[in-house]
Amino acid sequence: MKEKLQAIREQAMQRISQADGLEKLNEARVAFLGKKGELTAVLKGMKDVDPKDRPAIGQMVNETRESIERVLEETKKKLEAKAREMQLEREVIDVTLPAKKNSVGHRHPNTIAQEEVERIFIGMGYEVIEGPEIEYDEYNFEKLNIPANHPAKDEQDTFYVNKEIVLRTQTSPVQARVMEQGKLPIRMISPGRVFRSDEVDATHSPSFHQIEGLVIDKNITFADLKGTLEEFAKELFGEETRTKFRPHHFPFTEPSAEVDVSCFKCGGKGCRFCKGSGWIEILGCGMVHPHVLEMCGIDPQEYTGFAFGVGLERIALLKYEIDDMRLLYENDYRFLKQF
Ligand code: 2NM
Repeated sequence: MKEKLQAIREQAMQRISQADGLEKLNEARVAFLGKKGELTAVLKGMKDVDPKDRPAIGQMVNETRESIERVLEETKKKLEAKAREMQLEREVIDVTLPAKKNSVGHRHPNTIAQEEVERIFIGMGYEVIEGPEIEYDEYNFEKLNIPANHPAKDEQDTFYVNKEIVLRTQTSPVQARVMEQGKLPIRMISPGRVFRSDEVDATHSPSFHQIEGLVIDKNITFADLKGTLEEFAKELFGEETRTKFRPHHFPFTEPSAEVDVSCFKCGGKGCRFCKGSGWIEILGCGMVHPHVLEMCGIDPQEYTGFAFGVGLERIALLKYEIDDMRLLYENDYRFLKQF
């Protein structure tokens, strides 16, 4: 019996020393001390032992059990400590690693273009003034010399809220409102959203953005208009940019012109970008019609002025060489962040 217990004890010690984790250790405990364990089997066999030998053998069994339990406990503590250490090692935080980048988005190309145009005119002493997107027909058309029978007023082109109220088709009504306030001289630009009943395609959208400018003072001439817009074109597209004023018609200005700039891709030689002509159209302008001044309460004998209108999307498409306006409205961050 003694030899048997000795053998069990050695086997147990060996198995415990081989346990490389808590699970294996528990398996070892069950194998020797569990209900069907080897030492338990010896205890169950005690009934067959000669009664006079029982106390001595019982003591031996207990000693064996205690020593196995002690080693089990010690090993358990060691393995637990080792597991904790490994976990700490795994979870260690390297405070020297760079932090995750917090994405803050990106300005829309329209916004970039608008701020660029604003910067140029603010530099020339202009104020930036905004106004309502929903306007009275009176301010959007009437005061700008666009009478009731004018084709621009057609429901095909303009969104009507009711007979008197429209979604503004230009930002000039903001300027009509400023003129009416009567504080002269005026040097202003009005950026903002405008609406026209257009089908969506690569160059049209029912809602787009404009910046219109207005200068009213004594002795303002077409020379002031030309000088101002030439300077604007140079600032926006580069010092070497040339401008060309072509006669045009707008109801609110007389005379009126459209302005082309020399192609900033080919310098005017003609390329795919300017469709071979060497010129790119960028804005419309003119001397404010005396009738408009009158309707807005300004005496055309005393004051004259010029005005112009730029399509913001057109500027953004040109400057950033974007070939489809619809890209500007999808708000796909992967597209927007390129500019
Ligand atoms: C343009 C072209 C020409 C314009 C006129 C006025 C106002 F209010 F003075 F009458 N504001 N903007 C104007 C003139 C706009 O856009 C192509």
